[in-house]
Amino acid sequence: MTARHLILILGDQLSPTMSSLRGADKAASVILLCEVAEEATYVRHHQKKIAFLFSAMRHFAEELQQAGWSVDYVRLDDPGNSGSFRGEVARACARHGATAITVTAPGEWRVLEEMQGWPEPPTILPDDRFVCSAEEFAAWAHGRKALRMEYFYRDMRRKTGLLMNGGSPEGGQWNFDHDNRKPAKGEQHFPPVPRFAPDAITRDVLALVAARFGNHFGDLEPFWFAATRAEARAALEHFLAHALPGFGDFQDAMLRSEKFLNHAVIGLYINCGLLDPLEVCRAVEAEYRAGRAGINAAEGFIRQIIGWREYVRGIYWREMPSYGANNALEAHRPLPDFYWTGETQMACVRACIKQTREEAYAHHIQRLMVTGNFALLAGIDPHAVHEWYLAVYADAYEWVELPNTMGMSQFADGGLLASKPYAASGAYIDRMSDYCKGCAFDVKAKNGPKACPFNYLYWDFLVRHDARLRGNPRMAQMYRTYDKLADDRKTAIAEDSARFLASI
Ligand code: FAD
Ligand code: DLZ
Ligand code: SF4
Repeated sequence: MTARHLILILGDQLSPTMSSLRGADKAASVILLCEVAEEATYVRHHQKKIAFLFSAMRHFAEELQQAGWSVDYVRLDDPGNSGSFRGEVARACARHGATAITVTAPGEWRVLEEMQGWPEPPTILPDDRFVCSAEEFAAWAHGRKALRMEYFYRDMRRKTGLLMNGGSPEGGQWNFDHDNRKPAKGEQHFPPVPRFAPDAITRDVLALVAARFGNHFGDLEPFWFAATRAEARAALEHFLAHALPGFGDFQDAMLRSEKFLNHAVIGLYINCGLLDPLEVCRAVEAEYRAGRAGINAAEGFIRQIIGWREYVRGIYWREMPSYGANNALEAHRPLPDFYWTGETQMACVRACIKQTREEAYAHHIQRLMVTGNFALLAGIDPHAVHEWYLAVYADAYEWVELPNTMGMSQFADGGLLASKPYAASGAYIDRMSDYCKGCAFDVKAKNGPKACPFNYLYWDFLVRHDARLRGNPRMAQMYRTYDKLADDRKTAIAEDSARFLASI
């Protein structure tokens, strides 16, 4: 096959409307998709995540072929696979006599920087699968004293027209969060998440991943993720019909017996291109307009996508490459082994890590208020925390994971993304979950060997960061409460924290 034009499609660019494909001449182009060891191992991704992406890539290659494209697909175990994008692009150019390379901008700064250094740098087209471009975000952020998601989100509502009534927000207010965030008590019904049986392509991939990456974190099977656009769409339809109506109410709830509650479990499909974020939001809005979902559910969901998802991407491209090196709280403790083994007496942390190992999934509050909160209170090195989140979740790509971890969860950016640290004692976890009932620690006990570690670590965290956080108006009440504690209680907090931290 000879083609003058090589189009590189990356593993998270699996949509037929990619800018690199639009307007390309089918007869003069060949599309390259390549499974490369470097991408699977620069962090040791969860086995399910690698299998998901390789299977989705192979299915997408078939879809492109059926649409009349010439596709050159390099499998991980193909002879001569160089293991890197750079090597595979060079080999493909030689195979096809290609003299020009086009790619849609990669989602990660690391890959963009590498591409710009290739001997034949590719033409890089913007990734327009987002509502807000990096340039538009930079213009929005320019000159603002503080960046706050809420104001950005309102602009995105105006721009997209989602849940708008003329120039006003549907329902008379922008944000219905006060109607959300109820604890679940176990008696509510939660719909099971749809599971897709592996086909022959996926079964081949599972065998490959077991052989090559069997020593990576996570359970490979049972494997049930969607691998095609049609299956991902079916997962979305299932969410709309069964889980969306209760989405807002139990958005922050956590239950031992329910891994998914009313969450959509579609982040992995949106982030690799199998679902389009605006298509998802329009479908959610249609459910509201048809009277099948309340405004609190629809608005709460749409805010996550055109608000948070776009906002963290804007921060990522505005702040990289220095963002990844931030460590505003000077946290240097190594990541405890139990983040990989799940072997800890803290029932909440154990449950979230076990579920992460099984499913490459945990929902937002499990990530933020259990594993993230613990790392924050314990002073774990945010870079190690970042690498963990990037490796273990099927939806994790640096552009979305890094700001969520470094900024929202670890406050390592000193408050650029979030106005205060998401730090909480055991009382929050007890209120929102049923984890504490099965725990070796007592969530009501404040100090001593049986006390919930979150309880004393919370105060110890405030003490350690007094200089930075006391002046934050949103933390003032907590410092006033600490100041009023008796001296022997303060001593017990310091001693319990030192003892516990030495033990991890
Ligand atoms: P739902 O709870 O059903 O929400 C619907 C959708 O909203 C998600 O699919 C996602 O597209 C979007 N969304 C919700 N919250 C966020 C957010 N904070 N940032 C961006 N998009 C959001 N999300 C990722 O997509 N990739 C990551 O690597 C990632 N890492 C995270 C790390 C930490 C420490 C934290 C606290 C959050 C992280 N999130 C990440 C955000 C969020 O936890 C996931 O998007 C969500 O849990 C995915 O599950 P779901 O599809 O069931 O989402
Ligand atoms: C995450 C990932 C993995 C595990 N493997 C591949 C791969 O073999 N080939 C590929 O094209 N993409 C892969 N990806 C996704 C890339 O890491 C992602 O496209 C870049 O980081 C840019 O966001
Ligand atoms: Fe977690 Fe503390 Fe509750 Fe145990 S008691 S589950 S450690 S919050």
